[in-house]
Amino acid sequence: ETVALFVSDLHLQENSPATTALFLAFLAQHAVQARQLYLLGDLFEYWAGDDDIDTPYVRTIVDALHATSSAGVQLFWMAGNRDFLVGEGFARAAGMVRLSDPHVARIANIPMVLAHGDAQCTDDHDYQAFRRQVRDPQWQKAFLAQPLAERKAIIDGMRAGSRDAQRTKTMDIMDVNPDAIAAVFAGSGASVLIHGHTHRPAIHRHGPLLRYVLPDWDGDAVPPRGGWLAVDAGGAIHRHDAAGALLPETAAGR
Ligand code: OKV
Ligand code: MN
Repeated sequence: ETVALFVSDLHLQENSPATTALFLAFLAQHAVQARQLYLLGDLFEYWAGDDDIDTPYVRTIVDALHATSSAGVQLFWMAGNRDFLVGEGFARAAGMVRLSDPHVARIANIPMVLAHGDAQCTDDHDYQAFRRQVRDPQWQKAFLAQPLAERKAIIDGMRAGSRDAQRTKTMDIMDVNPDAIAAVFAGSGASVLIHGHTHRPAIHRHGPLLRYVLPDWDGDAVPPRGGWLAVDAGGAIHRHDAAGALLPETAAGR
């Protein structure tokens, strides 16, 4: 019996129908069989505000999430660095309960801590400064006061600008910092940490502590990229690929 499923980094957008189809199939075929589904950030490629909800594309996603919730699955959603402006309006429409980052929960009797993962990328000082700015309630209020079209233009400008910046950053700086990970474990008392964001799916052993990194999704990749973690009633944690196949328990070193 599946107690909980975990996904992150779907980066859903209208331009990616294959990824969207993969996610909708995941909800209809797999998520409905679980008691709980945790969405750990970057469900959307970007989110400009809850007034962006009334497009046919977003409706499709909202309806699919709501149908999953109506089928009896508890849905939990945590903001990522691309959809941190998702508000209570979207969460309610989709039947999801919002979680803060990090979130501590006892799942199948295992103390777990859940995070998106961007807050632990502390070596990337520019990004952390940007994160502090855009997570500031005052800043968000001013940003959301602008017309939707202007907000979308601002975000598109940032995305175009960062395409060059990301290429010059070393891969190390884009990964989580070990001290930041240790602080999450210490602050939570959890023995398992699950996060996404880095797009480097793995199981890392930190002494007796386990850190699971979720994959990002891309339905256009060959084979399609994506997948989820499943916790069964006995507390065992299994990895599944985008097609639902069970992956081996290969733990990365450390
Ligand atoms: C993604 C990362 C750039 C790391 C901005 C609202 C705001 C979304 C956004 C803008 C940036 C994502 C969407 C990008 C990831 C970077 C640099 C480093 C470490 C807003 C909603 F601010 F306007 F309100 N963003 N982009 N980085 O360029 O794709 O993850 S991005
Ligand atoms: Mn992210």
